[in-house]
Amino acid sequence: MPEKPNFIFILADDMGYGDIGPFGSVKNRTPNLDRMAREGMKFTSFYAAPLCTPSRAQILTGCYAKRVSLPDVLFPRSRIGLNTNEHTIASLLKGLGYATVAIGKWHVGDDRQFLPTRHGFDHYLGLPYSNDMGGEVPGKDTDKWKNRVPPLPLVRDEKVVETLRPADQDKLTALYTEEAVKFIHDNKSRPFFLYLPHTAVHIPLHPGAKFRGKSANGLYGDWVEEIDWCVGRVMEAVRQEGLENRTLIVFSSDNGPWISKGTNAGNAGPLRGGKGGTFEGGIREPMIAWWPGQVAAGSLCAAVAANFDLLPTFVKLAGGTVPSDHKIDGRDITPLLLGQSTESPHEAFYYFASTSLQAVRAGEWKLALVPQYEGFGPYHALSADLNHPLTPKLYNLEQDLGEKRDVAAEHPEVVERLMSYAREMDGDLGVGKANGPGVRAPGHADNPKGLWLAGHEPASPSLYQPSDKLRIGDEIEPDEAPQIAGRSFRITCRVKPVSRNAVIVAQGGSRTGYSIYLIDGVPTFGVREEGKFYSVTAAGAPGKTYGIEAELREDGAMILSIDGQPAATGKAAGLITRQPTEALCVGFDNGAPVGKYKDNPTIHFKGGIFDLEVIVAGERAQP
Ligand SMILES: [Ca+2]
Ligand SMILES: [Ca+2]
Repeated sequence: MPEKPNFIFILADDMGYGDIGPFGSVKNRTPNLDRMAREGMKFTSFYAAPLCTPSRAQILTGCYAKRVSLPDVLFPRSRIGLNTNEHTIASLLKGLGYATVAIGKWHVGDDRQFLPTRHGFDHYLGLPYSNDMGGEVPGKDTDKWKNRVPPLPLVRDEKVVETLRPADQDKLTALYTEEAVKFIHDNKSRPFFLYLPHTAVHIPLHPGAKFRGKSANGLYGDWVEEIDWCVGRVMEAVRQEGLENRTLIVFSSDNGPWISKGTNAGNAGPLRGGKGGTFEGGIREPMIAWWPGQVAAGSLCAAVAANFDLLPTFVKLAGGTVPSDHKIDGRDITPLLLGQSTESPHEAFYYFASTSLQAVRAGEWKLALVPQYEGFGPYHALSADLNHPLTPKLYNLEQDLGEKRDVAAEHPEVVERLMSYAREMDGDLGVGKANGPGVRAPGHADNPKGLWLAGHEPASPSLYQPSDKLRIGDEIEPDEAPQIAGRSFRITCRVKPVSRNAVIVAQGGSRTGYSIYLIDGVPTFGVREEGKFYSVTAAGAPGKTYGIEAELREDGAMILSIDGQPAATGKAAGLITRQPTEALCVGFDNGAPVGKYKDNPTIHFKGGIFDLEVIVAGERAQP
C-alpha cells in the first residue's frame, strides 16, 4: 500500500443511478466510466442524501446532514452554512500534508466563512451553489431579486472573478476539467486531494459546445457525456504522471434524478423515485472506485456504504485518525475497497429527507417509517413519532429493488429490529425538526452580503429589511426572513381587504410561528410556540382600508392595534424561541398553517396589503 495515496472525488449533480454505462444506461455513452468500472469496483448500494446541500454536507463532514444542521437546500445569501468548528475531509487531509482543492459546485453556504478556503481547501474555483440560483433567474420580480441575489458568481478562492449569463454556463465543465488536470500535474510530487463536484447535470442543462447535440439523449445525455469526458481527462492526467498506483479515484452523484423535469431529468434505472425523496432512486447513487493494484479490476461491492464514509476512509488511508472530539457517522470502508470484506460497516443506514427520518435499512431490509414521496414532498407533515402508532412498510431490497411489495406483516421481528434502530437514531438526532443531543449547530452569518463581482454590489444590498416593500405572494426563506427567535417583534401594514377570510402575513407552521389573518373580516394576531397557539382578535371588522400593527413583547404580551388604537391584547407564553422553519409568506400561509384559519390559507389574499414591515428588536440597522 503506497504511503499517502492521492484522492480524487468526482461528483455529478442530480445524476441518476441508471445514467451511466456501468449502471445500465444504454442511451448515454460513457466510455471512460465504463473503463473505470472495468478497471475498478462498482458499489451498488452507495448512499448519499436526497438533495444537494445535505449530500455535500455529508461528504465534507462524514456525518448525516442533520447532525451538522445542514439538512435542507441553502439559497444564496444564506444565514447559515458549514460550521468552521467541523473537521472536514479537506481540513483533515491538509493536516496530513495534502495539497487540497475544490473545483465545482460547493453549496454548503456562500458567506465567506463558509467557503472551501475556510474549510481546509487550499484553493477553490467554481459556483458556490446551484446553477439555477443566480439573480438573473427568469420569472423573479426583477428589481427586488436582482438587489437581493447576485448574478451567478464564478468564484476563485474567495473572490468573484466573473458573473455568468446563462450561455456562459456552457463552458463550466471544460473549465473545471482543465483546472483539475492542471492541479494534478502541479501536485504530482506531493499527496493531493482533488474534490471535483460538477455543476453538471443540474438543471438548467448547459453541455459544452463540443457535446451539444451529440448524444442520443438530448441535452441531458450531452452533459452526462461531457462529465464522462472529464473523467477520461482526469484519469489520463493521473496516468501521464505515473500516479495510477497511488491514486484512488471515486466517482458518484449527489442525489437522484429530478424526475419532475421530464426529458431534462436523469434516470434512476431500476430504482423507484428520484431527487427529493427517500425511495432508493432519490438517494442511492452510482459509485465507482478505481485504484489499480489495490482495488480489484472488474469487482463489485453490494454492501451498504455512504458518501460520508469517504472522510474516515481517506483519512485512514492517508495514515491519519479522525479526531474523536466530534461524533461522525461515516465508517472506514477500506476493507470493502480492498476486497477484504463484503460486510457493510453500517449496522443500519438512515434515510433522511430534510430533518425527517423516513426510513432505515439494515442488510437487505428497508423499513419505511412514513409514507414516502417519489420526489419532493411535505416531509414534516408526516414526521414519524415512533412512540405513537404508525404502520411502517417493509421492503426486501434484494428481492424487490423497486420497493413495490410491503412485507411488514410477514416479518414482524424484522420490523421490530429496524424500528429499534430508528428509535436509536431519534434518541441521537431527535424527531423531525426537534434537534436531539447529537445535533451540532451550523455556522451563522449575521449579515450575509452575497457574492457580488467587485464594483457591482447593488446600492442597498439587503436581505429582507424592514424598509422592503413586501407584496402579496412574496415568500422569504426562513434563513433570510427576520430572525425572530428569542426577540420581540412588531408587524405593521395597511390593508384594503376584499377577502373576508384570508392570511395577511404568516411565517411558520405547527410548531413555531406567527400570523395575522382575517376571520369573517375581523383581524386576528396569532403566535405559535412549541405547538401551542395563542391569539388575540379585534372586536369587529374595521372599515374599508385600515392600518394594522401586531406586536409580541418580551414578556409574551400580544397587542393588536387598528389604525393606531389598541384593539385587542392577550398573552403568549413568552417570545417565540426558535426561528420558524417555513418561509415568511405575504397574503397566504404555505406548508403547515400557523393560525386557525377558516378558509384555505394557501389561497392568496384578495385586495391590497401595503407597507408591510416586520421589525425585530435588536436587528442590526443597515446603512
Ligand atoms: Ca443535486
Ligand atoms: Ca406555514
